Amino acid sequence: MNRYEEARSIYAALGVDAEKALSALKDVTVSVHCWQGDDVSGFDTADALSGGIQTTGNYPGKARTPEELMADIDRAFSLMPGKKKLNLHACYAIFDGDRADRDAIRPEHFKKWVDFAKARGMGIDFNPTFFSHPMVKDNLTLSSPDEAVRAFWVRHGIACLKISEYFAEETGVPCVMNIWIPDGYKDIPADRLGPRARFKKSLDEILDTPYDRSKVYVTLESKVFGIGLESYTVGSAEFCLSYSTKKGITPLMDNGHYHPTEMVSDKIPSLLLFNEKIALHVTRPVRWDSDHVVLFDDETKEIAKEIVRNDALGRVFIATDYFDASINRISAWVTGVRNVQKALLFALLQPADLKELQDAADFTALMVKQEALKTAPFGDVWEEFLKREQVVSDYLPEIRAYEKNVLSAR
Ligand code: RNT
Ligand code: ZN
Repeated sequence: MNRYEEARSIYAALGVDAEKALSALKDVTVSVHCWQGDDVSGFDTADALSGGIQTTGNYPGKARTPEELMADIDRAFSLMPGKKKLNLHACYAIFDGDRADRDAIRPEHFKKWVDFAKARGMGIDFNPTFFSHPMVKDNLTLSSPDEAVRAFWVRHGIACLKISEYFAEETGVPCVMNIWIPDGYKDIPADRLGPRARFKKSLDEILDTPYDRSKVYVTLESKVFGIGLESYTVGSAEFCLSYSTKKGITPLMDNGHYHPTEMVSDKIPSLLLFNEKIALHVTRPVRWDSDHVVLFDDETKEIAKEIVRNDALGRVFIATDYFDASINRISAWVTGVRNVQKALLFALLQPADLKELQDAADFTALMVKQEALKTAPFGDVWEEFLKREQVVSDYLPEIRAYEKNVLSAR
């Protein structure tokens, strides 16, 4: 008996079908963020990263051009098992001389990305970029009191809807378009309602533009605070959740966007009860929204558990969102995405009868069984998944070789 077969029988004794878990994991798509490869720089402006987010570290080898980023994505994706989708930001437009400002970008500025995705059989998700741009005025975009600024960003949102439709049409895979704005104040505002009213109006103006809802799923991401914007965030949790529900779009939770004791895993079932679909940015906040690489840690496992146990794999758009510049960026990408997948597999390898123990108030058995699962031979099932996906288990040598041959020459 090999290790997987042995693991399979141990899981069977625990009431778990490992084969079923492996085949379920194979069908899960993770939308992988392109911005880990270049520290959220993008190609359209020379502006520094703004919007209260920060990439720390200066590890060598960052991608500087579309070609370098595509090569790095290829290298990283080849070391990740499972289904992937490419998650792009508007600032990754490729102009080839024909420059356009954010409010005037068009599908052709993303043709190279479409060619890239199509050649690899992948869909594309999209994000308007409401930061790192001179039209971010006083840290405000869609909520700006300056009508010229607000209108500029509304036009950007509408332009992005068109590009999202183009992605869906070209790849044949629906596009998730996520709206996140950094708008907020460093210090105590005199008016908390006004900016939110303007944000609401701007979102209405964007989303009342006709678009094909079967091709584009618009999501709205909330946040608690950003660096330099500590006192007030326009797109707070209550705002975004209420707006999403009212407008019939999809709420997006980033697990770095809440107070440290608030857990996104606990929020998932509530949102599932009231939304057909929900969306996630999986990240690892360390004391703040630091966007550390996702680990195979308790909260990542708990998030996966809430998706799997509530039978919601088909209802949750799972995307990664982190940016670490202090380590090899390809390794950051691969490690984080694998950990999301590992957490999903870990959740899939749990028996269905745990809920019954809870309902029977048998908390003794529930504790014993849940603890036993933690030391079950999970690693052997994960290795089997990698083998079936024809992806190496130990990816570090591959990353070291790429670093030596490609990254170090940059
Ligand atoms: C910022 C949000 C947002 C960004 C990306 C780059 O706090 O998490 O999702 O990280 O859009
Ligand atoms: Zn996010």
